[in-house]
Amino acid sequence: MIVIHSEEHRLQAGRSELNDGQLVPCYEKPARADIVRARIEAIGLGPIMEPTRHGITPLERVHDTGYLGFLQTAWDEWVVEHGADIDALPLNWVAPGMSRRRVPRSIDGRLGYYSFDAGTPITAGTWRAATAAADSALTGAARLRAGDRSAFALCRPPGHHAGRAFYGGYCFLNNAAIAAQSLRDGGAGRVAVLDVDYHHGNGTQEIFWERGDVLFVSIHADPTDEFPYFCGHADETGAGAGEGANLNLTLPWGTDWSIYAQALAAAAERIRDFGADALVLSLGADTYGGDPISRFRLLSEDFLRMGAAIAGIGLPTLFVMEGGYAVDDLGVNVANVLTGFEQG
Ligand code: OKP
Ligand code: ZN
Repeated sequence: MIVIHSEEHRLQAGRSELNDGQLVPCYEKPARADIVRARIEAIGLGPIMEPTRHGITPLERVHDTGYLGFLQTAWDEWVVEHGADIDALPLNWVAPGMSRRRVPRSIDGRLGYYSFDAGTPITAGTWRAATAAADSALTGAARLRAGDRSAFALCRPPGHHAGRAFYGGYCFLNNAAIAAQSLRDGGAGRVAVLDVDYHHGNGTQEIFWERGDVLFVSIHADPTDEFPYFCGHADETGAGAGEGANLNLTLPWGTDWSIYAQALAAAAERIRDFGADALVLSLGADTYGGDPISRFRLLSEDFLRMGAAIAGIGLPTLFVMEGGYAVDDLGVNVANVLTGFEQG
């Protein structure tokens, strides 16, 4: 399978995120993509190509124009206020009863306005890295349109927590949603997005919440206990034309393959029933037992089984890289999904 990847991912290299009451080194770091790329080269999965530039138009199909403008200028505005030696992090957010009607003018106010956590630093290279990742997903979608059975967009930073007008959870542009929309615009009547990252893909859910033409299915740690906490529950099923086109399969901390496999089978059945023409697979490998911020217990060999189960859905599939923070084993785990798919 063709792999699409840009070196520009390394332009996103934040210093620190707020975690457990402390500023700690960012878990979402360039070494993650480097080890996945190295493993893919080592096993000869397929040719690695640069993304084609797609410009702003396909991003505007999924994201708010004001939000995209904010992302493009946020770093420069931050530097004027606070200097270039510190990453831009938000400090406060709107609570119920406060107004969200006005967009603040100051950069600190706008960082809070457009975000939902303090774990996602904006740096000098954020916009370029994020657009290179979105372009990778779009280039992968173009491969599917051209007839490929599968493609892997090795995106970094990830995307599934980014909504129409918000960033957070290490995500700025929703690469998977941008790709799914481009498949629709390219003629696919129905598209399914399956998110196997350990965390709920709240951004993707929000973007397609009222859409009946894009099914969103996510398998993740129960948000009662886990980030992003405020959405991803099983009773969230979509609204309006999208009622019934959103499926959240929540699993407890400690989940191993025997439990995970049942959820994956249920997800596959729902996607087959939906009658999609293409599948976008949000591929996080933070379900791994060795992941430093997550609490599932999948083994490296389970990722082969995961890939085979995804192949069993029987759709042209675009894999889009999301999370996974056990860097030493991330290459093997991600490559196992892809080889499991190819053999499945
Ligand atoms: C991004 B992706 C744990 C802090 C978690 C945010 C996690 C973002 C995950 N103590 N902070 O879905 O892998
Ligand atoms: Zn995750």
